[in-house]
Amino acid sequence: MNYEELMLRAITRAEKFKYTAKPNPVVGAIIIKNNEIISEGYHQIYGENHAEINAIQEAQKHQGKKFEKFSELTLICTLEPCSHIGKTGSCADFIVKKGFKKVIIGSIDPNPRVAGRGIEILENNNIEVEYGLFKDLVEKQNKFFFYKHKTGKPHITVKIASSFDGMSHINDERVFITSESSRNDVQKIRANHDAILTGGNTLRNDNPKMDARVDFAVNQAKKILLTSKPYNNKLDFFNNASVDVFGINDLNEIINSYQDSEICSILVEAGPSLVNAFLKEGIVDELIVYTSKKILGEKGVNWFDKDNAIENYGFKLESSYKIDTDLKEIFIKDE
Ligand code: AOF
Ligand code: ZN
Repeated sequence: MNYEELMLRAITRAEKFKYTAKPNPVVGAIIIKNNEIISEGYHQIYGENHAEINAIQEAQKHQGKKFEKFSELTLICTLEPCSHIGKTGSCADFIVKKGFKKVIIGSIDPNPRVAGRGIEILENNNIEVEYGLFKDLVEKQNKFFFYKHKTGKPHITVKIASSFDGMSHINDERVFITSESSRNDVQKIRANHDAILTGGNTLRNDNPKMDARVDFAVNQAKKILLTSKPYNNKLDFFNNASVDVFGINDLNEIINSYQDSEICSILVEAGPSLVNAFLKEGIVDELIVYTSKKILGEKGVNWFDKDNAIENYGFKLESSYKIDTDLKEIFIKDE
């Protein structure tokens, strides 16, 4: 296999761990000798070994059999090996210590704690480094992680469920607007995000759990509650969850407070007033709308009134799908 094929293999196989590595990026590493794969490693679980360490430990099992010294081997990794001592050691230092002579990298790590310093460590220790191979794919694969480090703020997605006539709900009634399939789809969106944000009204009216109920392993999102009123912290929302509560109104300040955290993405699931406040603030990157065939009629509460329709907030339709009898539309900010 050539470097291109190996890099694509590492990218593809790393994807498997996206729900258990988050909010860390997914990363893959493959070690070869003369185009033959000696070992592979992936960053499987947040807080545990990085991909390179797993690949090196696996290779060690074959030392003296498939190869003698690490200097005979080439390491291919999708992301720049880290330079920092985080929850585990620095990958770049470990690669140097092992004696590698060649490393092929997909993308530079945008995390300011790394951002080129990993490559510097390798090169300063006479390791031949090539980088940039399929870097766009690595970035796309870790969209939220790159977005966060490029912009300094988490990526914000707003999700709403709407009746055919554009309503959110009927006051004091709890009706499911969308189909079970759409609601299952929402579970996957929750699983994909690092934090889920809601408001006091939704908490009081709906008593939502807001965790991802999926049949695969997932690092559950942090929960964020925006409320200026007292709330009952015995509700399901608080069960086994780490919850940040904000009593302030400045949405920018709230979102910016996550700049130095590991949170790369926030899913907003709230009612019309908080959703419109987010949209008006211009800090929403993506809007997901599930529309059912149900009509709520005059008693319903509108998601948007005429002059703040989705288009007026500067979004364009990115894609649309049918889910059961519902329509799912994804809008993204039209830059
Ligand atoms: C690598 N290999 O497999 C991954 C890297 O908190 P820590 O110590 O796990 O560090 C997380 C940071 O390390 C993460 O934000 C990103 O910059 C980098 N991820 N680096 O060398 C890996 N997952
Ligand atoms: Zn590392």
